[in-house]
Formats: sequence, C-alpha cells, structure tokens
Amino acid sequence: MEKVKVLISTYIDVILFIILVCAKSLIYGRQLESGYFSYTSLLYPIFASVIILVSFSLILNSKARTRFLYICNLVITIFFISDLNYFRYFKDVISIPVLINGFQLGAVKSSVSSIVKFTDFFYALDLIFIPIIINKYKSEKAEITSKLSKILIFSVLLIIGIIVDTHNFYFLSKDQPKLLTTMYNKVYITKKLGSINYHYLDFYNFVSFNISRKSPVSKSEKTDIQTFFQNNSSNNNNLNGTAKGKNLIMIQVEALQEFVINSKIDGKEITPNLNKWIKRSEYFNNFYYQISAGGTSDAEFMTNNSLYPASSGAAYFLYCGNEFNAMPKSFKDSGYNTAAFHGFRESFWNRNVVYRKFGFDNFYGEKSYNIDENVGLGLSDKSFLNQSIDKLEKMNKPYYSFLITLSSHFPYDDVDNYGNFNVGSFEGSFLGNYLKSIHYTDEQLGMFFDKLEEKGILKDSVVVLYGDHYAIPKDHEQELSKFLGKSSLSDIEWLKLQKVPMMIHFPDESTKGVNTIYSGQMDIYPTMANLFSLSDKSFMGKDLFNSSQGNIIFRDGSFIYNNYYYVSQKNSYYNMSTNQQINETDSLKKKKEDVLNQLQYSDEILKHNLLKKFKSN
Ligand code: GP9
Ligand code: MN
Repeated sequence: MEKVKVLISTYIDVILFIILVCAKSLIYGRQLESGYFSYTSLLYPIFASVIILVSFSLILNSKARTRFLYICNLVITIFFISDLNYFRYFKDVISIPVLINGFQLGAVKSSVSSIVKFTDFFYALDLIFIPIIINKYKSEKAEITSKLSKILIFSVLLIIGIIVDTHNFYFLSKDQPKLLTTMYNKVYITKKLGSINYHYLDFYNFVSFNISRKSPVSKSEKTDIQTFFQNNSSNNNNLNGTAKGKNLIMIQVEALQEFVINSKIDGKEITPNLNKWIKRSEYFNNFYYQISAGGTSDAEFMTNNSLYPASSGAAYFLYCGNEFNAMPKSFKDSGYNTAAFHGFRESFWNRNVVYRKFGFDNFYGEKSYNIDENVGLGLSDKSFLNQSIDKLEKMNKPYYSFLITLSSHFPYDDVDNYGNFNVGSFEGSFLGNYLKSIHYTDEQLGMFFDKLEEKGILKDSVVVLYGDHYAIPKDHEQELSKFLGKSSLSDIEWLKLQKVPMMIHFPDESTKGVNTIYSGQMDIYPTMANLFSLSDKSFMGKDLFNSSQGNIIFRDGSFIYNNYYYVSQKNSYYNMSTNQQINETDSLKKKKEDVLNQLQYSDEILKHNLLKKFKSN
C-alpha cells in the first residue's frame, strides 16, 4: 500500500495529466455538437493520443517532465477554447491553413468577442490547481533514474499509443474513404478520434500537403479531370447568348439567408424590396450556399470560378498564386470591362491579390469610397450602393461588375443604425437584430434597383443577386425555430434551411418565375457563361437553364441528389420530402464516390495549379 502511495506521489504529474486531459477532451467532444456522440467510443482514441504525449515526457527527468506535461496541457487547452469558439461561428474546427489565415479575424473582432462564453474558461481551471497539488504532493522517491529503463518505458508506451491509434485511424478510413487525407469533414474526424488526434493528423497532412504540391500529377489524373470538364459542360442551348453584349451586375449580399424571403414579422414583410424584385426575376428558391472555412471569400471564389473551396482554410490565401479561368477573365476575352466593388479594407480575405488573378481590371475597395457613414462592420450599404452607382455610370460598356455588401454582417448589433423595424417579440434577440439588419439592407437594395432603372442601366443589364452564406449560426437555432413556429428543428430540417436566395433579372423581364431546381453557388458561372456566350468551359457546377436535374455537392462531402440529402457528418441519408432517414442504395453509394472524386478533382486543380498546365498544353 505504502509503495503504491509513493508511486502515485512520484508520478502525480503524469496521473493528473492523463485524467484531466482525457476528461477535458471528452467534455470538448460533447460540446462540439449535440447528438451523435458516445463517451465510451471516444475515450479509446483520446486515451491513445494522450499516452503518446506521456511517453515522451517519461524520457525526461522529474522536473522537466512536470513542466513538459504542463505546457502540453496548456497548449491543448488553448486549442479546446479556440476550436470551440471557431466552431460556434464557422461550424468547423481550426486547422493549420486556417491559422495561417488567422490575422483576418482581427477585423471581425467584435464578432469574435461576442461568441466567447465565460464557461469556456473552465477548461483552464485545472491549470491553476495543478501547480498547487504538485507542490504539495509530488515526491521523487520512486523516480526511475536509469536511462535504459526510461527508454524502455518510453518505447513501450509509444508503441501501445501508436498501435491503438492506428487501429482507430484505420477503422475511420474504412468507414469514410478519403476523409483522413482530404480532411473534408474535420468535425467528423474530431468527433470520432478526439481533438488531439485531429490536430496530429492536421499537422501531418499540412506537412505532406506541402511536399505533395511539389510532386508531379500523373497524366491519367489530368486526363480524368479534362474528361470530366468536357462531360460536365452543357450542350443544350436554352437561352444561349441571350444576354450577349449586355452588362452583368452581380451583387453578393452579406448573410442573406433564404428564410427571410416572402416572410413577415408582426404582419410586415422583412424584405419587401427583394420580394417585389423576385416577381420580376427568375428566382431560385432551392439554392444552397456551399462555402467552407473561407466564409464570404469562398462564396466569391465559387461564383467566379465554379471550383470548390479549399478543404481546409481559404482558397483566397492558399492558392492566390494560381492561374484561374475566372469569370472576369472570360468576360474580358469577350471584350468586357470588369470591376469588383466592396467598401472594406482591400487586403481583407486577400482580395487585392486575388481579384487581379481573376482578371478584374479594377477593384474599388475602402480607399476608393468616401467612408461617410458606418453601419455594422464598416461603410453602410446605403452609401456603398450609392457611390457604386456613380462608378458604374462611369464604366465603359459592356461591363461585368461584382458588388459585395457589408452592413448585414454578424453579430447584427448595430441596431441603432438599421432604422426602425419592429420585430415584435424578437425585439432585443439575436434573430430580431438580424431581421433589422437584413431589412435595412433590403431597403438599400430597393433604392439601388430603382436608381438602376431611373438611370437606364437596368434595360442594358442582367442583374444577379444572391446571399453569401447563413445568417443564423447553430447556437441560435432555437430562435430560428421559434420564428418558424416550430418547437424544435430536426437535423435535416436545419440543413434544409441552409439556403440563400438567388435571382437573375433579365433586361426585358422575358424570363421570370420561381425555379425550384436544387442549385448552389457553383452553378452561377456556368449559367452566366451560357447567357453571355463566354468561351471558358472548365466548370464543376452546372448551367441552371440547361439542367433538368438539380444536385448539389457540399465541401464536406455531403450532397443533395434526386431529392435525397446525404449528410456526411452523420454518414446518413434523408428523403428530402419526408425528412425520414433512409438506407444507402447502390445508386446513392455510387453517387457518394462520384462526389468525392469531383471534390478531389477540384483539390488537384488547386494544389497543382492545373488550369495553367492545361492551358500551356
Ligand atoms: C468583409 C466581409 C466579411 O470584407 O466580406 O467576411 P465574412 O466574415 O462574412 O467571411
Ligand atoms: Mn460574409
């Protein structure tokens, strides 16, 4: 008994580390998302990941070991807290490419501080008590001093840790092929393997990604991709070239989620101007956002390239040196002038670098606007849109102009400046504030459309408008469900709400109505290419006026196909009409493989700058 006591007091630092880090990992796993979680199945991989760290500590002498484990605990805790907060906003966990983009968060500081919760700091409580306990109880009586024994213990523990972990990794890769190499669904990896293993894997993939970028791509892979592009380009001719010679005005609206369209609060329409505009346009009401960690920039990226976002981090940073067959470039090839407009810091999301690569002749950023009124994150939509009209008027026709609004940005707390819009029982709530902000933006868009008409621009232009991504994050789900008059939302109901409106207004309004095809941001460029007869054909999306069957692929490997929704985070299928879970069929299984192939093609293109290579061949 005495011996055991001595042993415990000698290795109290190790024991505390194992217990506390395992416990914190489990709590973190639980907090990451409710449902689909089991303590017992997660403990096993977590334990293995912790044992690997412990094995290294045991080579050190007693004092250094205690210090090493304390630092490991500290770093892991920082990861837990940051991952959790990142998850609240982006519904994803942090990866190294995201950290490289990290300074971006500086500008959205107000957003970040509003999602941090006081309870997050409970993860760090043990860091205060560990030194006290160790000072009081730690002895060195049973310390192993022989170098050989230490190396032996280290090797045995490390091997055990690695064997157990390999076993876990192996099963996950059998269950979800390509998941571990592409990391397309990082939350699922964390939920299955624990946070520490996820970060081990992230580090490994980051290193191997940078090595593999330098390795050549096989000829057959290149041929596969080119064949895919050929087969994917539409050959029907509905509306082909109808917009040739007209201007294109594309407006990407910040956080415009679909549920506000045609919807009322306290008897008043939330977006009266868009509701009117929809009646004069082709309105896509089953249009999903497909962004990943790159937020707004991913939406821009897909719209202008019809390539999927990066699996980790933002393509705007990772691949800013690549060559693209972007929409502005295609327009330029057809003799158009091109410009991007956004009243915020030019370097944000690396726009100043990327827009040039896309072929925009001009980028009117913050410095090109008179910052005379602030609403939300920066220049008000009102002032932005007004000043943009002046700039549009000065552009040589025909032109492609790409506008990005800003005022309705999370956390929607600039209520004093959104104007008076009564949100009834939602007054003072997160959702209520969002409704106010989007009502404000809607009003500005209404005025913008009126001016386009007054100034005679509308009759010569196709106007496309869509939302960049969701407005209501998962932690405010309850408010959204209350707004929709439901007591709660099932997972599939929540996913079906992840839509943004998309509308195309034609100069003569000859094509208009509600279009229910399942579609997404990847489909904008091919649709424009058909309307404007652009020459480029390397799209991963589809032309919405020449596709009978809608399907949507999401960055995490989820997809919508034939009225079924495959949810990769849960590895389950749902019938979209009944919301019931269904079993995998052969055709769905085939589709799932197809989806992963397409995502891989897109990744290969980006990683190896293939569009440049295709051109030079
Ligand atoms: C700022 C804006 C914000 O320029 O586009 O990006 P987001 O935080 O929504 O990704
Ligand atoms: Mn955005």
